[in-house]
Amino acid sequence: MDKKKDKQVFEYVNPQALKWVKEHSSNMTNLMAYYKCAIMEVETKLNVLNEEFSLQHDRNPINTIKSRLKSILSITEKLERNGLELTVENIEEFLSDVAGIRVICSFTDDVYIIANALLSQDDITLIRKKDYIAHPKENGYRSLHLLVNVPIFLANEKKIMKVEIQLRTIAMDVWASLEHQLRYKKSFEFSEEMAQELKKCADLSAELDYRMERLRRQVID
Ligand code: 0O2
Repeated sequence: MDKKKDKQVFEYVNPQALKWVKEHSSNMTNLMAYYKCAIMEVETKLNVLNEEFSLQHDRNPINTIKSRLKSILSITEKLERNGLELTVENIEEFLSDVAGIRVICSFTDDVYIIANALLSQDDITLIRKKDYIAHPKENGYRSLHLLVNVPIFLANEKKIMKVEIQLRTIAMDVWASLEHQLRYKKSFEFSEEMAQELKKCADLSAELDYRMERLRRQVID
């Protein structure tokens, strides 16, 4: 979330939430550091898989990896929106997207190759999978979402942290990024016609992925 948005959220956050954040700043700093470590763990796993695949097949299945840690203000806002009390336990139990990783793959098959390889690792536990590629959302959104538990090893303890991983192709990412930008212009109401146009763009991006995948299968294994 950018600084301008943070400032806007700041204005909405009720004074009690702000007071809580100040009072629990030390716990929150630790918690956020643990989530950051969990992101680093998963990123390393993804980079290793990418490297190994590139050695074996002479191409990279992963194009880009982007990570983000949800801001503390967004965390308090989401808990409040869901009617949950502001506690460290509730953040860990009920928020699935504090640590988020987006993996942009070259081809659709790569999404599943990387996801399956990651999920087969014995220290990764799948909590939830949403396959919006096999079953796109009504607006046309496509991506594979995995919610996993990953251990982080601290000096004196092992902590299990949740990480949300979104895997998608370059074409899926282009559509989702642009749709996200349009959707976040909150003052603007989408007409039915515009929603249909967005859906058509999503269908075009799905067609592009399908055709590129077909070409890839002819060129490389
Ligand atoms: P942002 O700003 O990207 O973080 P939960 O994650 O449990 O709170 P839910 O509905 O169970 O909520 O999660 P879901 O559907 O698995 O996905 C939530 C995230 O997926 C969103 O986070 C987006 O990043 C992405 N996403 C889901 N649907 C769409 C869509 O229609 N368009 C786009 N562009 N992205 C989508 P946030 O917090 O909404 O947004």
